[in-house]
Amino acid sequence: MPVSWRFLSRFSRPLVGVALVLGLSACTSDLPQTTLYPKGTSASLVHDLLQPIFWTAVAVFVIVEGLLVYSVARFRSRRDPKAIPFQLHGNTPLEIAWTIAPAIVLGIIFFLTVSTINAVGDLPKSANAINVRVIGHQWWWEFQYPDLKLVTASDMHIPAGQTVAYTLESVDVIHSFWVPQLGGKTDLIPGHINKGSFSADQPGEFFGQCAEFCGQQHAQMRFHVIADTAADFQAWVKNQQSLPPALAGKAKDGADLFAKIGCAGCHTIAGTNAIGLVGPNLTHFGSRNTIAAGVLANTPDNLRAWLRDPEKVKPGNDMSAFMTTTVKGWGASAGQNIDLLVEYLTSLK
Ligand code: HEC
Ligand SMILES: [Cu+2]
Repeated sequence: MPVSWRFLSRFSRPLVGVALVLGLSACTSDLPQTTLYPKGTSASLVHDLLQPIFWTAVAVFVIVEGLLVYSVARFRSRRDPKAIPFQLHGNTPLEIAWTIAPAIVLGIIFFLTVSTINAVGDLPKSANAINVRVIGHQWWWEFQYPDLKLVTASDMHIPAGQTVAYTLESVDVIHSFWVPQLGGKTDLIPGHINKGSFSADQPGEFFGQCAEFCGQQHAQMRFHVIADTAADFQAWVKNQQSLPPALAGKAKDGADLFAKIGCAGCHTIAGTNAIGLVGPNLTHFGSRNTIAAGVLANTPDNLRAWLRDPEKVKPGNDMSAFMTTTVKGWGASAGQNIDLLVEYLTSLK
């Protein structure tokens, strides 16, 4: 038996197994990270470019490989395996043809690509685009809405059907802003402002992710784009612009503790003395869906776990050292103090 057949029969079962696993893992309907089902203008434009390029590449592959396989089979030396087959060199018409044909194909792809780049670049010029300033931090996302005078993190609310023109900045290293179903995948470069835009066709929630390795918790640098109806977006804006309500009881004690122990050095809470800029703005933390850039769902129990030991939840994050010392210093009253903080933070709707 030739070597290749022996190889194949020995490895065929594991190979089929691997192929099955890969194939079946593609058969899920929950695909937040796919770019193949675009849900907004920018992503659709890119997808419309992908289609002709992909099918052109398939056609080129089939033609070239087909000719190759045909030639290998048809012109092999049949009688004497050691003999060199008939050799020939040079064919001017053929060479001209296979120089011109790819040049035409590449010319068409070039034209389509430049048109798409221009179309994506023209989106923010559409009337009533909403401006968002996106700032990347190791390892979370800040969203400022300069015209609406509000700041949030991790949840980027946008009105469905309206173009969002965003600028991209980083306070530390290079990140990349990417919402697979809407668009993006543009770098955030320290000291430089990049621009981009997208819109969501329908209300819904879209998964976002840092797409440029930026350190230990790069994979946990996530966010969600929440496309609201116009009315829901207005309600959200109004709520985010409001100041925290007057507090009483445990929430009030939690606020006092927050102000006293130094959380305010890193976090801002509008209407209070907390104006820190190292961590996420917590003014309406209670209205957000996740804690620590999508790592935990925003529930009181998860918040307790986060405050008790952020290092365990997201190793290496900038709040860990402070919290480890603080919790240790509290000793036996740690549980009680954390409860007060949870009471306060969850009240910040
Ligand atoms: C040294 C700066 C620093 C201090 C002090 C600090 N934090 Fe943080 N905090 C951060 C950073 C940075 C993050 C984001 C971590 C990440 O997701 O990578 C964060 C995240 C959070 C979050 C989650 C916010 C969100 O939107 O995901 C909460 C809640 C929080 N901190 C509360 C507190 C409280 C309460 C205190 C005081 C006991 C405190 N922090 C002290 C830096 C700090
Ligand atoms: Cu990043």
